Amino acid sequence: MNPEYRKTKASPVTFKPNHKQFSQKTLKNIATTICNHGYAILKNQNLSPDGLLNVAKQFGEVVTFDPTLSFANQSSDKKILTISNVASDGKLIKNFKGADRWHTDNDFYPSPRNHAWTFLYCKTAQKAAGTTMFADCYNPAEKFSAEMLDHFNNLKIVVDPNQLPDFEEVSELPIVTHHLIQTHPISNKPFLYVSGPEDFIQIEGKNRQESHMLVKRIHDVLTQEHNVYTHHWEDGDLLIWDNLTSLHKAGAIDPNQPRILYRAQAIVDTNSINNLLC
Ligand SMILES: O=C(O)CCC(=O)C(=O)O
Ligand SMILES: [Fe+2]
Repeated sequence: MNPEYRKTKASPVTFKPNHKQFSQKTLKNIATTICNHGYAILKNQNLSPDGLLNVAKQFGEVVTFDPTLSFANQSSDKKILTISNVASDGKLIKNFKGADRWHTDNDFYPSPRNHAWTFLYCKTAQKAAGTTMFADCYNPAEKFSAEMLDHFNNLKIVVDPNQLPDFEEVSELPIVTHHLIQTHPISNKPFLYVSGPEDFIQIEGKNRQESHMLVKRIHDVLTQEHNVYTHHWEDGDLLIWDNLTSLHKAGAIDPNQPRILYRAQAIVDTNSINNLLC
C-alpha cells in the first residue's frame, strides 16, 4: 500500500504495510521517513511480542534492556518491555503515569550505542487519552539565535545513570557525555541532543542550577506546540522513532481505561541503514 503523507512540519509519514513481511521498498520507506522526520507510524499492524522483535531486528541489533531499568514488566529475555496500567490481577493501576517527562531513550549509552530506534506497539489504546508526544530536534538554526548556537557548539551534556529515574537501583553504567549539537550519521543534518528530564541532565562545566535552567530553556523552545507531534494511539499502531532527533514523553493517561504497549529497541547500524537507503 502506498504511504500516506501528512504535510505538517512535525507530523510523520504514515504507512499501512503488510505486517507479516516488509518488502525492501517498505523497509526503505520506513528508514527514509525516520531519518528525515525522526519517526514513522505504521498502522494496522497485528504484532505479537515476537513479531515486534522481528520488525526491530530488520533495522539493527536488538537491545537487551539493562536489568536495573525500572519499567514494570520485562519479558524473560529482557528484549520486550510491556508498558501497561493493567496489573497482573487485571485491575487498573490508578496512579500509573508512565514516562511523562520529555526525554531521550538510551542517552545513558555512549555514542554510537545511544543511536537506538524505539519500536512501540499499541495493543490496547485509550480513547482521547494516553497519547505519546514527539518534539523535533532537527534544524537547531531555525530554532535558536546564532549567538545561542555558538554557545551550544562548545557544550556537552552529561548523563549520570545514577541520577536518572529509569533505574531503580544503583546502575553499573558509567557517566557519559554527548555533544549538544551533532550531525546525524545517516541524514547528515544537524540536530540538538539535549535529552531529559530537564533537572536530571547536567551540562559539562555548569553547576546543577545553571544546567537545569539551560536544559529547561532548550526544552521550552523544542516543545512548543508547532514543533510537537502528538500521536493518538489506535490498536495496532506501531511507532518507530530515532532517539537522536526527537524528544518524547507520554501524555496524560486516563486512570479508567486500559493502555497496553509493547516496546523493543534496536541499535542502529549506520552502514546497513545506508545500504538500505541506496
Ligand atoms: O508511554 C509512552 O507513551 C512513552 C513510553 C516511552 O517513553 C518509551 O517507550 O520509551
Ligand atoms: Fe522513552
